[in-house]
Amino acid sequence: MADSGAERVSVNDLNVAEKVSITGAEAPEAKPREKKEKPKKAPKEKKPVVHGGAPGDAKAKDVKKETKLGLPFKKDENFGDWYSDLVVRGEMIEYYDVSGCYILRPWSYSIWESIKDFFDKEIKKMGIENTYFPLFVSEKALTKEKDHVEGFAPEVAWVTRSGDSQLEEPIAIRPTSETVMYPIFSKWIRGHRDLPLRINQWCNVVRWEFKHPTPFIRSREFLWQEGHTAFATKDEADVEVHQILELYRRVYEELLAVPVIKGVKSEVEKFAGGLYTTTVEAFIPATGRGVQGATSHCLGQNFAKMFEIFFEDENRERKMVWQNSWGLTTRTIGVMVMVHGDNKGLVLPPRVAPIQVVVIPVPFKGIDPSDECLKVTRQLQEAGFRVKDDLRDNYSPGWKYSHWELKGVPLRIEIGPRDIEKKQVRVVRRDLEDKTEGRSQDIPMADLAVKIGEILETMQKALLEKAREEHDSCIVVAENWDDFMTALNNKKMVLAPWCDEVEVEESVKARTKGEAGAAKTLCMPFEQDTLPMVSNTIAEGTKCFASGKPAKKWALWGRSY
Ligand code: 87F
Repeated sequence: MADSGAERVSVNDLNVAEKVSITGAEAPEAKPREKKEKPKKAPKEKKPVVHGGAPGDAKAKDVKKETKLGLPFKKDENFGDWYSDLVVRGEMIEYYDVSGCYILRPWSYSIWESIKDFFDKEIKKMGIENTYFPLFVSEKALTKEKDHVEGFAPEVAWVTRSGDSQLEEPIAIRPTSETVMYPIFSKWIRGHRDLPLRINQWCNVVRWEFKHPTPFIRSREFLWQEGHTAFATKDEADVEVHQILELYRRVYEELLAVPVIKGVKSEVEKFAGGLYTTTVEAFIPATGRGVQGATSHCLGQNFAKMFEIFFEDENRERKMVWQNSWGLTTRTIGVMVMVHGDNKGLVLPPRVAPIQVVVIPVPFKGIDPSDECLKVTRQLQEAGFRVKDDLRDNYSPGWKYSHWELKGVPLRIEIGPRDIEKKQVRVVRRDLEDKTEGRSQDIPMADLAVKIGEILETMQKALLEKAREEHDSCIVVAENWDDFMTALNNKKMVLAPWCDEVEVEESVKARTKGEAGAAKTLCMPFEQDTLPMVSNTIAEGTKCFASGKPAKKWALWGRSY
């Protein structure tokens, strides 16, 4: 234990609700504008119920009794409320008066910037260039590739009016940019020397969802990158699909410390306009639901045919290009919150945390260690860490501990008068439970920068390991229907031998439909040593768990977001 000479304030004695400002005030229920032909009921949003009221507020007192740590909901008791409350209290999200739209506050936007920086650098190394295409799509372009829009049509938002006058032609807001970009591809690509054409854009898209919205996970407007590329050969396209998928895996596992399973989507679940869809699938153990992390599609030549994207090859023959498209969205942030967050708040992996270390003075007997805190902060900032000191004198150290724990800052440094005497600081890790070994340690000031670097690295690894252990314990192998249902109802993912037939997947969906939602294939996993199957080949004679027909593949099934 560090010795500051002061009684360390116990976090358990505090009531965060008393001091946290009222955030995320109840946004007015959005009044859906669309009066005519409302396709389905507007989604009900799960807004936080309690917002840490002001002192004297009856609700705040209730909260105090309910939980001394400030979060009114427990992750394992009431996951939905825990999540929607946490993203607001953790200052990631502010609610907005258009249903399904959310404000990304600097705390979450900064995480998006970290993801963006990593991915952007990697795709530039591959020779992919950034670009920007317009937000609007003409109806003609949007509906050119029928398979692609068919199932999605109800989600397309249209602009029909400017001021008081009707537009001559309604204009769609991009739900994705295949139909925005490919007419231009056909103009830019003439000969084999124009290939490959590889572009990416960082932008927003709009999909007018009717399922109930959840911050980051399902919103009507979201941020993403969309990559669109064209090649002379299928082989080149195939290689890129997997290179991008590997980058997506790295975003989840190396940055967000969230384990994912790479695989290919079934015919039912793939992007209808394309040839095949690969995916990184994440899993939320607390709800037993899979979540599609990002997708990398090989589009084949469907769009090339529709949009007439031809090139002349070396032999002067006219050929169609092979295309890919791939996307990663701000959903990443929601998955990270759901996987790592706990009953005290967010837990942010060091690589993406906007602030990696917070430095808090612990005054005692009139001695104020603020100057030492400033010095330590500067020293660590110069060493390249993202550090903030919290020298506010109107909050107690214990209140600050709770506040920064709620925000998920990976490390806090406490400095008291006795620490200064001993030329040391106390470092406390956010990811470990109170009183567990390694949670807090005294570090000599002399090695501080080196040690902080090591602790952050250790924490980054530990978060992934812990999440992977839990993740892997949620994969169950089932070879028959009863075992499949038992696993599913125990909130597991199910790896099952499957005949790979569309009708069978549809029938599994129908048979599992219920309050918790139907099960579907998450993916057919590629080889991965952490799975109970090493390669995706099936022993002779193995039967499909659902149809009893000869199985062709191992498929990973589950309920999902
Ligand atoms: C909603 C409305 C209209 C998904 C939609 O995955 C069209 C669509 O095409 C639509 N929702 N999609 C599929 C998007 C495919 C693809 N686009 C580039 C991606 C990644 C990035």
